[in-house]
Amino acid sequence: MKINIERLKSSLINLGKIGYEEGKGITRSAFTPEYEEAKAFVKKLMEEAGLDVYQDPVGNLFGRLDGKDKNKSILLGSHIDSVPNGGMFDGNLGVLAGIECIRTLKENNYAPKHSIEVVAFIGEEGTEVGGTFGSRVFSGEFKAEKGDLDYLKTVGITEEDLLKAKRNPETLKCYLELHIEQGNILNTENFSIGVVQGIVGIAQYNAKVRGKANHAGTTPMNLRDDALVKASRVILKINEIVNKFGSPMVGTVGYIKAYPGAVNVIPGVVEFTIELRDMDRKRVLDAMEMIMESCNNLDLEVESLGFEWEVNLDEGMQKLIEESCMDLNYSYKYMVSGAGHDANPLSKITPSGMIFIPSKDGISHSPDEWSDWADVEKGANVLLNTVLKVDGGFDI
Ligand code: HGY
Ligand code: MN
Ligand code: MN
Repeated sequence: MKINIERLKSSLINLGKIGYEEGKGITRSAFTPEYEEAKAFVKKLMEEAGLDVYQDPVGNLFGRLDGKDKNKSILLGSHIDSVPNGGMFDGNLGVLAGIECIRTLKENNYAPKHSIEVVAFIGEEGTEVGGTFGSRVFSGEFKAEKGDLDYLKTVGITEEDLLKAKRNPETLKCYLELHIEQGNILNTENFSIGVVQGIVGIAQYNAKVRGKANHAGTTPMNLRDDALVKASRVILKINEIVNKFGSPMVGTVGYIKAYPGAVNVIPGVVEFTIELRDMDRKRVLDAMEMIMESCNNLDLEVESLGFEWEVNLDEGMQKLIEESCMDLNYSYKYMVSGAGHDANPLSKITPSGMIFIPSKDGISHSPDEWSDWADVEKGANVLLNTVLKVDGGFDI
């Protein structure tokens, strides 16, 4: 039994048109009109596949094929929201391949023992309430703070909705997510499939450096307290310390803004973000401590935006994914994910597995994100075959 790559390819291309701007990629943040248009498109695909379609109270979208044991679901999924100017495979692949797998099972008159569901989790890429929002609510991990509820109210979500959207883990057999690697390992080492062992931990912070706004023409260099010069020293320090800790740690300053932001005013305040990732939360916290100590004379203030610590994925699921690769004669490699995923919160409530396919030149979160259709097909076939193995069905 194999998936229909032409059908999967056409749904990926068509979904990729929503929120797309020529030369700028896809911008489709959660709770925006583009996101709602994409959700309507996926909902239609689920209905065409003959699935029971429903949304939970926070906007996670589900399509379901009942199994003999209705109350235990194999859950497939990912997300359809994007970063600004993102690519057409990140997240979308996992949702659309999930639908394709169920369509293929139905076309082959396969009657699943377990129900099979596919989900598009909302807000994986980060919203005002952090990343993996929909999957953290679903898994019960999301704990709303005061400011969160004020924001969520603006998008029509109440505290009661958060409680109602929490899934009873007893109704889940497992979670499986097909995703692009977003890095360059499979590509450079020439493997078709990544069997994901774990997902890196992510710590994000808002940082602020204060100086003294002043006239850019009349303030001599030796009398300046330039917030942007000081922030630059902090950013170089972050880079130096993260390099000292070494791989797999990475550190990024992805956003920076100088105030008042005028060409002829010495910046008085600079705000920027700091993000550290590693497979060991202690290393992240040690690195952050080192950064604070080494910048204590640069008027640096830091506020945590939250953590999604590292997880190890279920070994049983990894084994089934590996067996699927062997059945299908696809080359594969065990590896860790440097990107965060919905499988992180899911792994805390049900056995979870992730399947990677190569990203061309390791590029992602960019209009240049690309995966070859042959790899898309292989990834979706591994997903299908792993579903059959979990369901206790026949092999291909
Ligand atoms: O940031 C990440 O790793 C994911 O793409 N949200
Ligand atoms: Mn992403
Ligand atoms: Mn993703």
